[in-house]
Amino acid sequence: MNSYLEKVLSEVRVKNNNEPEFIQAVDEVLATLEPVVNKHPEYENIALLERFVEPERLISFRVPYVNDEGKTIVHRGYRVQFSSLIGPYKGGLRFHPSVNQSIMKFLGFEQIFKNALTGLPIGGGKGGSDFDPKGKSDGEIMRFCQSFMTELQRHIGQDVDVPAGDIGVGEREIGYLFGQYKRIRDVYEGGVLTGKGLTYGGSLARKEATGFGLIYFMREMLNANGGINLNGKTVTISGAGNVAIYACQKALEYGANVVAMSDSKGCIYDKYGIDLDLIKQIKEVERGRISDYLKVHSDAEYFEAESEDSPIWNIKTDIALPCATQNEVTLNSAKKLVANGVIAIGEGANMPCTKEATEYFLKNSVLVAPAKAANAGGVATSAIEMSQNSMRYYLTFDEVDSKLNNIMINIFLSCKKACEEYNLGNNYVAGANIAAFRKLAKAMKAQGIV
Ligand code: NDP
Ligand code: 2IT
Repeated sequence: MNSYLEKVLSEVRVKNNNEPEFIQAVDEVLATLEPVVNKHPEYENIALLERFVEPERLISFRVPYVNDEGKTIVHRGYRVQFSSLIGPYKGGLRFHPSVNQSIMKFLGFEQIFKNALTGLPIGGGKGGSDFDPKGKSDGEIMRFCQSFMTELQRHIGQDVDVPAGDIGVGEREIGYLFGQYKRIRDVYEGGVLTGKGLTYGGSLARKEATGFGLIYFMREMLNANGGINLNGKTVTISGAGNVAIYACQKALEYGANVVAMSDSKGCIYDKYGIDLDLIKQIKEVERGRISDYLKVHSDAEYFEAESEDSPIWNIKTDIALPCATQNEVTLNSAKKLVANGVIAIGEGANMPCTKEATEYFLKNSVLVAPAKAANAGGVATSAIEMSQNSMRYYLTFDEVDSKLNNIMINIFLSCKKACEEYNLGNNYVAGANIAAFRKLAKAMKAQGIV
């Protein structure tokens, strides 16, 4: 590695030594930037990389609420405003018990690159809380969201910072957050949050966008590598949330045979093909467990998750789509997938493959659609939602979907072009990082030392 990159990485390790996910995300990016940094020795003097890896602002706050038993519970809220180089901070909110500063910072860091790839004017941010929405009543969720927004509202705005959903934050939570923002700020600022309900400023196709976009990217990547088609391919998808469900829907539309999905407790395998309407009923309506699938399809199989190696990756598949969470594909799982003949991985989740897993896939000629590129359809459509809020005019589902499709085609082409320019073959992981970094570095140089 180039000595400047090495120096920055070792400083990041020391300064953030209790933040393993953040170090991992930075390491993965810096490891691919050598050819660009070699060409620009001037970066070192202006501390360009040091500024890249330091969030512009990191906010942490107390979130107290009263549960249904009348007991006061205190959680920690975060917003990491990582980079406003090319637009207002933009990125989701995650409510999950695992949320901590390291996870917030890794997600915020990745978001900068992802948002740059969309070609739209959005900076990078992320937020959330260690609150667990599972098993909570609607009233508890509402009171928690109101308390969270009571603090967050002073830090955001449609031209400042625009949060959206992520794990544990969907349309219900965005509704409660929006209502409280409006109440406190006394302004109808539609573009302050995205992923809103359709009756009060949401965009058609935002719900579907991340999953659909993932499959559009996969379609382009497969087509560019020998004209492979999704039709007839076996697909496994981890997770059963927003990203997984709509990736499944689009994969089915393209004639793929989706045979497995999962949640944090285990995975189901249905050799006859996943019944997506049932998954939607279980997850979107009943908020139940994926194992409930067997109550209707008793001939499907259920495998419990017992270790960090999710059982879903033991299932033979052509295409694997990790759409649940970070580091869900370990080196062990990668070895299993390769041994079973996988041809492509599509990262719907953020950083779902460990660095070792990604390297193993690439070494074994498995195509990898990297998260920063492949799951960018969600945030891109959030930016389209912001545009509609500003225009005070709504696009049809097909109009939004067609813009999303074009954006994903362009993202793939940017990754491919960077691969060609730097002789990277079909290492789109490096291609995506380089394509995004070049744009951001140019913007950073142009804006002076800030
Ligand atoms: P949801 O909350 O809708 O669904 C998350 C799914 O992943 C659930 O099935 C959940 O299972 C599973 N999951 C969550 N945490 C874990 C864990 N620690 N171990 C195993 N399974 C887990 O979230 P989304 O679908 O919105 O997000 C999924 C991924 O996609 C995340 O990495 C997110 O950052 C990323 N992403 C989301 C975008 C969006 O627009 N929503 C855009 C781009 C990326 P269970 O219910 O059992 O917890
Ligand atoms: O990780 C992501 O890109 C998201 N959770 C979506 C962010 C957004 O602002 O739509």
